[in-house]
Amino acid sequence: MRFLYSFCIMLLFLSCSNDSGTGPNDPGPAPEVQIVDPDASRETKYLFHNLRKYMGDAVMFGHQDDLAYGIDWNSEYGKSDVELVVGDYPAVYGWDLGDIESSSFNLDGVDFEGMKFWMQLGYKRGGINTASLHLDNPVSGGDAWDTERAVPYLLPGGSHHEKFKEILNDIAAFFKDIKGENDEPVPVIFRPWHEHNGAWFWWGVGSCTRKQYIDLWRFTVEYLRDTKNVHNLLYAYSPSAYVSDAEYLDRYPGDDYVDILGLDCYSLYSSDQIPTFRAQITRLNRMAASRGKVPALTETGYESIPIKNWWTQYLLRPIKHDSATSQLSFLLVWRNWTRNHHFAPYPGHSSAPDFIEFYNDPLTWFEADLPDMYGRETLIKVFRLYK
Ligand code: BMA
Repeated sequence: MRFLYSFCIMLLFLSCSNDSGTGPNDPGPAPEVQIVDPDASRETKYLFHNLRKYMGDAVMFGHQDDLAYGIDWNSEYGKSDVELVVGDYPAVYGWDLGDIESSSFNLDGVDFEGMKFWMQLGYKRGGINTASLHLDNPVSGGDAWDTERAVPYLLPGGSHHEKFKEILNDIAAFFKDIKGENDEPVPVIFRPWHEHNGAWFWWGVGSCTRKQYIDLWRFTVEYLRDTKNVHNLLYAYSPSAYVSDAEYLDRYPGDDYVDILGLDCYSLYSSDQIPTFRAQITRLNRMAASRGKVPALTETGYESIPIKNWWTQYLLRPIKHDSATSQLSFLLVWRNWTRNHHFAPYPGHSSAPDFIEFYNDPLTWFEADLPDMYGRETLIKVFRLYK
């Protein structure tokens, strides 16, 4: 009965949407966008188009591993610490592909098949997925934080080039296997080789030259896009805290290789850091505007959120400061692993009331605030009715 009802509603929506004369199964053309992949899927182009369209109207809230686990729970369908606190899901879901080449679980214990399922679920509800890559050092066999020199060996002609291509094959297969209702690949904002202006990862500033980093980035994009035909990605470039445009752009691979200008910034622990934070997002947003890109705070947070009003007074206030700071498209806080290592509140957390205020602010968007981001309005409406 419930199925029959939902089927009728689906038919109703589809027939209402059929006023363009293109037929119910024709989703219509993709918008014209300047992105890294000219052959990107229609939904991927729509995502970029809409991220740009809503800049200034909204900052979309994101949370790493949100649907996979939280405080005192793991892998429970529909559960989310964010949802438990505000009654709504994040607009953006962060995931990490570290260990994809060696294990069926990522470095933080999320199984990759489950990850695909949650990415699909988030997309079906209208949310946005982004993936980072804490990849093990392919040369030393150590983890992402093992800074032994590796990048030159991964590039064409290098001793570990074939091995690197095999890793990229696994990544390509993963991205191609995340599918929506019509078998379309789910768009993902891919954020490889992040925080490279720091020296803590093997792709960081201490372990390779500027040219090697840029070559690594370009090879990654070209191999996934041109050799493996992965067409559901937007590419995010994300240094960590920086002081000048020149520093931010020092290892920039070029406008043809980047869609999202990201920033990973955790330095918001005391009020005297707020002006520096504001200066960084102002610069970021201006650089993105002048290049036709999307600016985003791709990682932020305060581990275990020890300041009660951190959400509204430390994070949101500087973002709302003026018309330049408020252009950020989305922000993402890190994962809820334990009571000593979490970045979003859970029920009973001392920052939960402030997070509810943050949620209620018209500038912050969570799932229920999201308009159709992918050019497939009818299906989202039907799905939300039955979630
Ligand atoms: C760090 C911590 C680690 C985790 C890593 C990659 O910030 O959360 O526990 O393994 O990110 O997700």
